[in-house]
Amino acid sequence: MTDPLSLGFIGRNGAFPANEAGRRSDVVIAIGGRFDDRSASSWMPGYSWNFPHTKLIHVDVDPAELGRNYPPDLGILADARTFLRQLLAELERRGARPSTKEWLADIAKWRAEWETFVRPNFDIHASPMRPERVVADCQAVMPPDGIICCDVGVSHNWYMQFWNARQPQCMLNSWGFSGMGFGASGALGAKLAAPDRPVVAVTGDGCFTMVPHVLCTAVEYDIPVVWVIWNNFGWVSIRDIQLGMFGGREYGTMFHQGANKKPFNPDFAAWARAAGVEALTVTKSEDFRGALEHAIKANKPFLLDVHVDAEVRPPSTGAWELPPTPYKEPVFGQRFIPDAAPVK
Ligand SMILES: Cc1ncc(C[n+]2csc(CCOP(=O)(O)OP(=O)(O)O)c2C)c(N)n1
Ligand SMILES: [Mg+2]
Repeated sequence: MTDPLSLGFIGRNGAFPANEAGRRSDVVIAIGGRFDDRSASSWMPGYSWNFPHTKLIHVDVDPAELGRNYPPDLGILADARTFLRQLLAELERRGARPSTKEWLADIAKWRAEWETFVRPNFDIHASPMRPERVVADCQAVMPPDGIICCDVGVSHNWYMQFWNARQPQCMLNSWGFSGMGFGASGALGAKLAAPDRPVVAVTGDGCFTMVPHVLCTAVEYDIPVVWVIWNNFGWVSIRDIQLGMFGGREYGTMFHQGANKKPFNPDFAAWARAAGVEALTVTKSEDFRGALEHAIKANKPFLLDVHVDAEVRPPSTGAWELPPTPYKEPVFGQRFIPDAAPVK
């Protein structure tokens, strides 16, 4: 993702340049892509993709994927490497050098626009932490071959939008399957597979509470992973869907205690210590980077309970809707898209 031609993830909370490029393309060559609802903005035209106005060449080794979500103009059943080798050889043979200057200039403009919009928030220190700082500090501390295991929920949206994976297989996601606890427990598997590389799980307070037994397994088998609990005291991704769909009302998704509705969660650090895992609670953004460095260096199971602001939402650059899918303007981006027919 450090290559200048890599634009980041596309879809609901993808990067703005990726969605702009996707929805404005003349032709898309998709190699091993599934066009699931999250990456395709629930298939609503003009958000992430603009088929059939855009021509689609879909390459996959699994015939079931071709035409499953979008009918391709050309479907090619092939191994990705073989297809790319043959394509490159053919371009070479034909001496084809299409001009991409204007397209690359457009992309540079979208990148600059996105940077201007998001970058200032990365410098804000606050308590509870702003989400951008959690991502930025992880990015600064993790070595390029370190493995980040994303769980499900708001934290995943932020990592999709801003994480730059520097090597293959360094960012593990459950994508649309989205099983809560995937990150917290998947980290153990990743560490067993790659014992010499740091492994950090970024997991919501709700996700972690689904699989707290990972603490015991890590101690029992001596698996030195770090859990960063993205603690926003609720199932905030679900809360936000409720707020959006039910006129600002929410039920049962924020964790409270007592008559005055004090935010509630278990003391995750104490919970970890009870299982024999070292732990720290981080409430101020200034403390996070050092705590993460310390936890990785400790080279033993380590938990950081990090308090993150539930009221800062990831910028919406695409869309995601439960059916029926109404047509709405995304918050950021989407001005004029040729031929994008509004969904009724
Ligand atoms: C096993 C399972 N149950 C329910 C869901 C639906 N779901 C998706 S995100 C979410 C809440 C996640 O809460 P948390 O881990 O605290 O993350 P947050 O959204 O607050 O960042 C739920 C209930 C799911 N994806 N997986
Ligand atoms: Mg939460």
